[in-house]
Amino acid sequence: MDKLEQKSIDLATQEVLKKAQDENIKTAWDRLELQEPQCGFGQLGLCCTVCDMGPCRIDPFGEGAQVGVCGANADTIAARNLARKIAVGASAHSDHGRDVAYTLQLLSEGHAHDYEILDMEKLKTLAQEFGIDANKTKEQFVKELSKKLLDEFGKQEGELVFCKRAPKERQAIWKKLGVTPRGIDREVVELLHTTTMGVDNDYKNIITTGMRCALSDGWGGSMIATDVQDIILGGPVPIRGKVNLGVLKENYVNIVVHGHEPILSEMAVKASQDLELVKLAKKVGAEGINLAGICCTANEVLMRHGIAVAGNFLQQELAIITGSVEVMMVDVQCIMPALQEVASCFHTKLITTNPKARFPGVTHIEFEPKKAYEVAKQIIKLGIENFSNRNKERVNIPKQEMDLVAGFTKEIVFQILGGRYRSTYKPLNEAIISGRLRGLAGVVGCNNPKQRHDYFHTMLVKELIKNDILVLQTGCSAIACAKQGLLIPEAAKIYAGKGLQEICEAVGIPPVLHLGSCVDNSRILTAASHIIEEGGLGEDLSDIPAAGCAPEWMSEKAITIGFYFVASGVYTIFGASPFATLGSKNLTDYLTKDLADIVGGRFEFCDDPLKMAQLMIEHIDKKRKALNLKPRMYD
Ligand code: SF4
Ligand code: MSK
Repeated sequence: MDKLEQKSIDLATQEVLKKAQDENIKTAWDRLELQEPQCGFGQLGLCCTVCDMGPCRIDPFGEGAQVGVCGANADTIAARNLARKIAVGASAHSDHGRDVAYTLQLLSEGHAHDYEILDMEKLKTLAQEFGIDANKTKEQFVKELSKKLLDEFGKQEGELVFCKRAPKERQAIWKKLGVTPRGIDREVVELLHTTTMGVDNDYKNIITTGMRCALSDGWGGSMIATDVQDIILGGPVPIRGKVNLGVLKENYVNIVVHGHEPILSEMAVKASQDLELVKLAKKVGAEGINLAGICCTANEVLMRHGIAVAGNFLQQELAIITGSVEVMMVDVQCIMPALQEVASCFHTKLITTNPKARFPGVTHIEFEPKKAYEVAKQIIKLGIENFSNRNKERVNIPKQEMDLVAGFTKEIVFQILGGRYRSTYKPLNEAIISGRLRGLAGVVGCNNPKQRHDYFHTMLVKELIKNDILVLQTGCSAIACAKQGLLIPEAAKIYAGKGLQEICEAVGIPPVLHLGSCVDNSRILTAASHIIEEGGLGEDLSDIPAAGCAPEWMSEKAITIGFYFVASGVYTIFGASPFATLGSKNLTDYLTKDLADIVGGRFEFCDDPLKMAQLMIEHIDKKRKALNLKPRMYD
């Protein structure tokens, strides 16, 4: 295997990495090499910078210092480091949720004219959950709902409303442990407070507080983001699209949207189809405007409009290195600071849009929901004007592109499985009970240059579907598998076991379902709750023959997602470099063993995709046995 193949299994990525090498443009892979060997204390979670008596570090071999200046030991330091990551991840998702709820409020006040209520059903469901009188006018109830949603962030008393979506048993477990989340902001603040110097020194208690904070993201901030986006941008339905760098077009003005919040990118979709702007693009010699996405913004515009996906996390620099991108428009999260340097090697204009995320010296066009369409048009126009600056000699767009089907929300998946006019989870539950489906797996998360790009996602997912496990995906993991052709209905015949194949063929779905972006992991939680509600698969989320995995994670948000999955009763495997916990055996044991008896879910760390699949299958079979179900229909 040559060096490029070791870096990524994706041919398009290899091709552009070769171009980068030839043109001496540095990417994340090169910068990782410069960082090596990475700090062992940091990797083990044993470096503490919490106060200025430090930084302190614990000798993992037991020979040097075993406590910091203040006396904190490895357990406390590693747990605090982990807890701080949970707080950051929860903040990111939840701040996203807040911005979306704020847009709903502006809309209700008549200040966000470019948006409208597109999913009345969901609006009504939420209004009911928040106890809003159904007799009110639509305007009154949108106003009241947006206020109540925003109140979820600053709530001082009571629990988050969406916690009631969880099965009763799960709610009881949370209550008993004291981890039912209250106000979202409060949970983040409290967790950060407990990790400052001289507060919580009990690693188990730090993790308990961490789980409550993570739950406030999964069943709070992220869930609000998902549901309100569906209300104002429309609930996704299955839609075909294309994926990989080959979606960039040689003779078009290429605009790439990257980041997470779809409120602006939704307007970019509209603006890219604006006849005046298309005319302008033709005037400068292009055939039209081509919009494509990277990371979770890509997932958002893909599942609502079928907009092409240029790539996942590690392909953001590569999109620019194709030499064909006029504008890369970014908002928040997972946007590499290196983009500015890479863009400066080409004609590409990097444009920041969010006041929270700016780059020195980079054009900033601030997005405001009040003038959303206007801002989007301004950015697309800049792209059109930049087309003439493209150096055609340096354009190298790989040929690779793959079809995919996305847009499987919890409502849609199960409407489809239940028959076009029957919205019920019964057929899904029956498929699991009969053994036609062995179980369910959520495979999510990022890329990490420490691992072979996309390899872990695709190897793991192929093994799971071969074993009749229906895979639900979000984020960059979904993009990885889509590029390998796993997200088309035809993939069932090639890769799936007989039972899963029968289901996919009967209802025309792929064996791997794209459920959206990172905040849409909340869709997996609500879908799982519906499965319990339907009956026959236990009383609690931990009873379902299901498992989760983030094989190539890198973001703090992935840690938060892992914690809300585990705290919701899900067995969850993390790949790549281990959590920063291995420096504390006590903490590692607590996360990977003890938590199972406390919350029903637990973590596992593993760096081999086939082993990950085997562990998930073993767990699923254990759950089937506990439910008195036979292993699987076909062996
Ligand atoms: Fe060192 Fe304790 Fe300060 Fe951490 S909190 S830096 S271990 S003195
Ligand atoms: S974008 S969090 S790299 S999945 Fe949501 Fe991808 Fe991970 Fe960012």
